Amino acid sequence: VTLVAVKPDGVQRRLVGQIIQRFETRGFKLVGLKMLQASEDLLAQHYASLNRKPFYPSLLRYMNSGPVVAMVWEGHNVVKSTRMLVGDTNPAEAKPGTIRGDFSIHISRNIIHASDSVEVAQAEIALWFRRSELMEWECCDHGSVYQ
Ligand code: DGI
Repeated sequence: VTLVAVKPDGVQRRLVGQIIQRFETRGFKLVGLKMLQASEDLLAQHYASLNRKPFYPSLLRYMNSGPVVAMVWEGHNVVKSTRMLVGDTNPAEAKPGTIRGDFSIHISRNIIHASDSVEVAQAEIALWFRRSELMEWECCDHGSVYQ
């Protein structure tokens, strides 16, 4: 499982539906979804590893500037595959066909977050979601998506 969040710029630009569609059509399973205004406390924990970076204050202001759509996706190799679907952190380096490469231009407005490792994904999901907000369900096409 991995955490994906459509950032405030992605919500403002009405990209939520198209972003969800890319994960659904790929075959991943949605197990958690909510819209929220992320608190400064949540964002400080989420971006704790970046708190010495020069862009950190503006990053927190941007992430706190409006609602985000947080989701949890499940599937084989979902952390790695999601990072590939999302594309490089800097949209200038993100390949066409990736979410950032198709929808964004500048690193400070790169529209989406995705966990960058299995360990980080576990920590981020625990930070953003309660256990009761995560659904256990079977996709009826499981046998067609997987062997
Ligand atoms: O995991 P990522 O979001 O791809 O990248 P990250 O964890 O290194 O950085 C988190 C976010 O911080 C990133 O999505 C955009 C922002 N950021 C990273 N590097 C820079 C930056 N923002 C600015 N303005 N300048 C940077 O160099």
